[in-house]
Amino acid sequence: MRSTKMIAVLGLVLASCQTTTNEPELRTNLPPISMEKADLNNDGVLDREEFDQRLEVLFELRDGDNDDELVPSELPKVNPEAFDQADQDDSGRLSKEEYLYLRDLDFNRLDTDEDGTLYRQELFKW
Ligand SMILES: [Ca+2]
Ligand SMILES: [Ca+2]
Ligand SMILES: [Ca+2]
Ligand SMILES: [Ca+2]
Repeated sequence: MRSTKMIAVLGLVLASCQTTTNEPELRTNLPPISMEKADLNNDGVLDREEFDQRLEVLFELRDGDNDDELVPSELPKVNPEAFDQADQDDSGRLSKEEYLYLRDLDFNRLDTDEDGTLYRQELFKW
């Protein structure tokens, strides 16, 4: 009897967790950020600054024609839904600002404890 009660309590806890996230998690399908490359001060944690600095590098790498905007062909694997959401002026291209927003979707999805930094365990869920 005790175990069924436990399960009931657990079910309630899970249900309340689900109601706190009202937006569906949007996967961008962007390749994961490498902790080794991004963790500049080697403390095993990615803070927002390190994350953004790494993104600047990745943006340059992806922008094959150097026009400071990314078109879908420069981001072949990105989920079109996420691309549209990030393309705030509907230009069909992502400026650096819009690209950072796209990455923001990942950051927020991964930062499950919402402390503004990504731990190795959080990166694993990419
Ligand atoms: Ca760090
Ligand atoms: Ca470009
Ligand atoms: Ca745009
Ligand atoms: Ca975190």
